Amino acid sequence: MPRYSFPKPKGSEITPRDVYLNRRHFIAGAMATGVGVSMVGTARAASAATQPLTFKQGAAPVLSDKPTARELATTYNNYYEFGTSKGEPAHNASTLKIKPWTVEIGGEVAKPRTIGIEDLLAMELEERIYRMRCVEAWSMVIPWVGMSFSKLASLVEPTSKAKYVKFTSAARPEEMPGVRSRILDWPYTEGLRMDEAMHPLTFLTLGMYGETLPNQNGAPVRIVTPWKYGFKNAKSIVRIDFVSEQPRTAWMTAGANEYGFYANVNPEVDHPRWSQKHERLLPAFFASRETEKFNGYGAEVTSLYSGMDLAANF
Ligand SMILES: Nc1nc2c(c(=O)[nH]1)N[C@H]1C(S)=C(S)[C@@H](COP(=O)(O)O)O[C@H]1N2
Ligand SMILES: [Mo]
Repeated sequence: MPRYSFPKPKGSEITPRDVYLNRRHFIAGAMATGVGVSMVGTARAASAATQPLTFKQGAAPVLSDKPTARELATTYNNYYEFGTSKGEPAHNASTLKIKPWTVEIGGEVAKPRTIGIEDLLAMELEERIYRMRCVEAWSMVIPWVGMSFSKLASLVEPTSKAKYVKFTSAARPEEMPGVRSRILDWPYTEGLRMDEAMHPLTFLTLGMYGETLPNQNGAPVRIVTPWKYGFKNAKSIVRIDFVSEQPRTAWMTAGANEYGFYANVNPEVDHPRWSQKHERLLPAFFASRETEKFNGYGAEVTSLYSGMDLAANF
């Protein structure tokens, strides 16, 4: 297995670094001029490229917390193809060409097909407000727009041999500066077990805050599984394969002892380098919120894992 020199934050570094970045966002949001201008300008430039969407309210568990400010959700990102710091995706991702864009869907399906983003956008869309939890112990509440992944799956008719779904993100060195370095084993790949993928909460996401996705959030299409750590949610997807074996994911290649295949949010199972018991619900400075098992979606998803040891299958 090749070795990758991706940056590993030390557990002790996470809070001060995030606090620093968070402070910049706080300042940017609070000030109309001065130090905050470049951050706010970035967000505005990005939103100028997005389009409003039509959608209905979808059925999702109601959350006690309000959605995170859009400015924060679109400037504090993890998208290593555009750099490893939280601010880089918003600065760098405008180079990604999202038109035209197609998603190839194949593998163990009766009707493989290539589908254009325009066709996906023409389908009936809904909004789902989901709590999101990064493995780095910060969280946000995001109003996503899209459709249940099962709707897309029904178009290609998975066969009985389909046991897992593999998602592949775009990897374009000319458009994505991070892909020019060996930060991860590009392309970024992720996967779900078939029953997880077909679960009604699993969301094929085309937009957020009522508009198409900004590039830094994974335009034009990404996957969202709200009961799992954020890294499961592959951005800017170009391929979806229904497969018979559990796919090896980019993060498992980077560190299988740290980033498991299941990646269910679980305060009882610490990351090897830090606790997962609490989280910073951004823009909070401190990890004051108790992390909930399955990120609060236990009523919906616990049955998927009956009989499984979730500490061994982390
Ligand atoms: N292709 C790709 N998808 C990705 C990532 C990435 O680096 N590349 N980062 C993941 C991680 S770690 C998180 S927490 C979420 C962040 O999504 P957001 O920036 O929209 O909040 O995207 C996930 N999807
Ligand atoms: Mo993450």
